[in-house]
Amino acid sequence: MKGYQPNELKNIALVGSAGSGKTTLAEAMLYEGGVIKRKGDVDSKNTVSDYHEIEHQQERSIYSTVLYTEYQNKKINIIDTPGLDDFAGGVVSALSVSDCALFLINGHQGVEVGTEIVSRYTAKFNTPVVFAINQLDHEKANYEKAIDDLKAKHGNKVVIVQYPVNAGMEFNAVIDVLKMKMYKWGPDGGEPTIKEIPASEKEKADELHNTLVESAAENDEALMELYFEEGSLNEDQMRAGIKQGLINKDVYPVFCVSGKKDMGVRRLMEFLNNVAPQTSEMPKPVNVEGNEVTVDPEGPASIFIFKTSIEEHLGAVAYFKVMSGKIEEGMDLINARNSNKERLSQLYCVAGNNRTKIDSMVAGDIGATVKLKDTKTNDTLNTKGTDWKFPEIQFPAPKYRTAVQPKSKGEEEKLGEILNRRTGEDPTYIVEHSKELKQLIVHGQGEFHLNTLKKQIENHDKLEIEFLTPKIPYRETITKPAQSDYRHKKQSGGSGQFGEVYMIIEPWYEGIGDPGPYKIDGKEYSVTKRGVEEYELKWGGKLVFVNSIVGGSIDAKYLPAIMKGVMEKMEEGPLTGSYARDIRLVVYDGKMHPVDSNEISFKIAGMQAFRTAFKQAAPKILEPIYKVEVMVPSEYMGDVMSDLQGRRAMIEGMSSESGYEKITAKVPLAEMNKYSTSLSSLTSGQAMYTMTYDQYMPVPGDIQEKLLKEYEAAQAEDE
Ligand SMILES: Nc1nc2c(ncn2[C@@H]2O[C@H](COP(=O)(O)OP(=O)(O)OP(=O)(O)O)[C@@H](O)[C@H]2O)c(=O)[nH]1
Ligand SMILES: [Mg+2]
Repeated sequence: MKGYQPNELKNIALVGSAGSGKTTLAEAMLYEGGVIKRKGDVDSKNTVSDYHEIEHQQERSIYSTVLYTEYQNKKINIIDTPGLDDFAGGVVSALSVSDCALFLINGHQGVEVGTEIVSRYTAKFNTPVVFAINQLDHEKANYEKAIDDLKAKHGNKVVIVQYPVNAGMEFNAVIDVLKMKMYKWGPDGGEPTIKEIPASEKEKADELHNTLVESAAENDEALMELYFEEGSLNEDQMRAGIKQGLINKDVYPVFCVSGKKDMGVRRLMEFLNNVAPQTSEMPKPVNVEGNEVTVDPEGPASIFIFKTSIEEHLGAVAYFKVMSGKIEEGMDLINARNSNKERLSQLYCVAGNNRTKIDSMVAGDIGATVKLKDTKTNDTLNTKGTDWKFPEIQFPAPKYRTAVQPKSKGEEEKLGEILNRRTGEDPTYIVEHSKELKQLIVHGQGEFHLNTLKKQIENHDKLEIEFLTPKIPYRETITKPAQSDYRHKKQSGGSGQFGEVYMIIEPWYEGIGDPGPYKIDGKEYSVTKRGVEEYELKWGGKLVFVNSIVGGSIDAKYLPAIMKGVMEKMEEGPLTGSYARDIRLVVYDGKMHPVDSNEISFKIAGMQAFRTAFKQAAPKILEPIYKVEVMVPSEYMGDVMSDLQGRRAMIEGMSSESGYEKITAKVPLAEMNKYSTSLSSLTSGQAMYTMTYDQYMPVPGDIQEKLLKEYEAAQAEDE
């Protein structure tokens, strides 16, 4: 392979809804570029991009796949991403290293919910977008609907470059209003014959051409002037204008293709080569120190790892983008995370699992290397003397969780290792060893995402596992002040134990003010604050400890012991054994014994007094509440709303957004179990949702009762 310079490289994320035809189009692009000699197809399970067994089983892309093709002396790096939202991690990592998104719209579906989801990511990354209406050969292809849908969302930024002459089963020609030519294909697609636009299409083509010229001119003052002077722009000027429009996200050009029939593919690649921005034309990447890094082949060598995988016969593969400089085979780089030296023993250009060895790569290129010792996704490797770190890819927050365990005991360690490896490959799986819930919990993007993980572990890693309902991390707190005291006294043989503690506890909240006076059960207590310690609890909330001891009734040296006793109870709350939070504790009196008092006595006294006080302070169980946002087509709105209400949701708002109804609600985590599955079946997969942790709130009385009973029963069983 020839060595490519930065201005000969394009990095394209191939995105779009599930089944829009990304993998099929990628295959055609590689075929047209001569990178593969035979064009596979997804239905025969022999594409370059979907090369994992799990992708054949599930009949869809699961991983993002790094590919390249060579066309007209340029190298186009393509990252084929999975369309299903469960695998959005692949979309996010692809967009983080691409300079342009080739966004497929399914020609017989138009804009789908999956399109909407991907749009949110391209918007977040500010990625220039080229739309391609695909599957125009499909019997139900409807180009006009696709355009209308796109315009409904992006308005006049959607600019037609091509339209089909005959969408549907007969599809074989498009009018290109940039070139002002008709492209026509034989039954096998491939190289088109380029013809004059037929008279019947001339008027429409002229009109669209003018619109295209205008939107190209709008992005640059000099072009605008030229346009006013000349009344038109030449092809190069149009390209320059469209490129600027792409970068500013003011122009979304629309192309026409049939990936399956290989029609429109060459022209699309030509456009990407000529117009899609290259890395150096995009805003400069900024490292975590806030400094811009120039995409310069003469600069210090630096690469950013955006993906890793474990490949058969090859081991760990790290996929990177060269951020600066030039890397060469055999070069040593330093990992900025751990200062470890890593050798680039081999460099590859990859097309799925086809690899081409290459000696060197320059800034702006994407490639892979193997056998790195300790390098993960999000790491930066630099040449000695440079210590850049590029910002970590922000993967989507998890929205589905399950508890997992091996089917046979004793395999826990093996499961841990497998999960560790799998989360390396797909960072949207998050593994949590919950000490609190005594469960191993895996978080992911949806039920399908986690079921895929299970299949991989069982079929590939050969470990039988089972999913269990994950427990809820409840919390406990109190709702009114209570007083309690406890004397711990023990006389056995030699030295005894003695400690006595008086305390008041009350709900703590931000800005609570000084303690007391209190009126509890008709009795008044006034206290003097002598010292305050605030503890940020690692499970959330606070414990505030106020020393109000007068006259030295307890020696200050025993206070930490009292605190320790209280903290033990905070860690295993008196109601259900969950963590307690948001409590202010005032220790105002006590007694010591000159000989028998010691730390253990005060620890026990503190713990017991706290336990009693807690139970008298109208304690409540709190549950985690999530903020849930659902986007749903209006026809399913009613069903989705009533389902949410059945999940104790507090609906906070409803609004219309780009053709969807958006519902915002707060929903207890306990009610979100299997939500992705229910939502999908309620809406035939036409809805999407996100959830983020919001706050803890008290559970309703009946649920508190139920939880208390369950805990008592479990305690009795343990005894
Ligand atoms: N008629 C027609 N069918 C197509 C075309 N492109 C893809 N398909 C079919 O659409 C289905 C999905 O194609 P894929 O290429 O796997 O789609 P994808 O976008 O990669 O799907 P995900 O990886 O799941 O997101 C397959 O059955 C393809 O044969 C096309 O241009 N025309
Ligand atoms: Mg695919």
